Amino acid sequence: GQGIAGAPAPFDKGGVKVALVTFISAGDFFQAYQAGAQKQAKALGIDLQIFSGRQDAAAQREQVEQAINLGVQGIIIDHGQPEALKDVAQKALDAGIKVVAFDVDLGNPAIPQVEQSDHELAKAALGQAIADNGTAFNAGYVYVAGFAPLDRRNEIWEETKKANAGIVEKARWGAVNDTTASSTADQTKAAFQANPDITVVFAPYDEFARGVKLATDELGISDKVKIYSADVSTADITEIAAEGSPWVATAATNPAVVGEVSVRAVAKLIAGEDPGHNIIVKPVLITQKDLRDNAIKTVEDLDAKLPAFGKSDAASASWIPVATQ
Ligand code: SR1
Repeated sequence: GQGIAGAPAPFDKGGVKVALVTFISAGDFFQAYQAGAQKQAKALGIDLQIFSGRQDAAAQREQVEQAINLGVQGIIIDHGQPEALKDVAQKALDAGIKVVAFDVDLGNPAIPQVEQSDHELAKAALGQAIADNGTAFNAGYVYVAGFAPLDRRNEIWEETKKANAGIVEKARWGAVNDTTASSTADQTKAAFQANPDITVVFAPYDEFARGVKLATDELGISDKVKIYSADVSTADITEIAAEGSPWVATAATNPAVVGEVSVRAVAKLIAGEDPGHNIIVKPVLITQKDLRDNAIKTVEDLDAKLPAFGKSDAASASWIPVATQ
């Protein structure tokens, strides 16, 4: 990569190498996150190598070791199982490599944590669920424990149920694998067959929501159910805005922006600057009505209509160029 005039070392000369080590490799959110990271890396003259963990904790761990051996100056760890990563992340730090974590809590004060303000995100989605359905309904809940963002969103789900005795969780299901949406769809069908009185599903990951919608469409019950989710992509917007869609709201950041922020955070560390320990990208609430009323069809349309969605000044610096294509 090219050097940037006036930037602190080593960015003034260029040639900085960073590894992005992912756990979940597939799906719209993670593809957009990676694309945003690549875009910001390019603007900074960083050579960014992306490792695909394919939901395999041992493989991801091995890839952190590979990155250390490649002599990178920075590593971004994107999701994963803390117990498989903590010691190799420390090994990277010991080798003088800067480390940033996105959505995985490595419990290490030297490792800044990027996140999407998951409490706020869940509050926004559930606030809309209550605005639409009142404080008494039978709910289905899609959750897989052990993922930091889902665990944080779960705290708000538990609080919401506690504060509203009329919200009854009739069933809980979910899977995170290489076909999350279709696995979730199969489980959703079983859950609805056993609990036909569910009217609201909280599915705070877009692959979950997509699976729930697939199932309600197939069961022919999409007019009786409402789905509230997290995340957004252009494909999600199409699903949400479709006529008769049960998917009525989602709370989301632009995942490409989260990728940009992650690269800026590691770049600041490499330059000897402090990006802060908790680096937050704030979500916005997006409703089916907003999308339809404003003819929003793509993530780019959302960027244009909602400035708070399209950019973040988290981990920014005057010497860090804005990411461009
Ligand atoms: C399995 S964890 C999935 C979540 O990670 C990111 O935080 C996205 O928002 C997604 O919902």
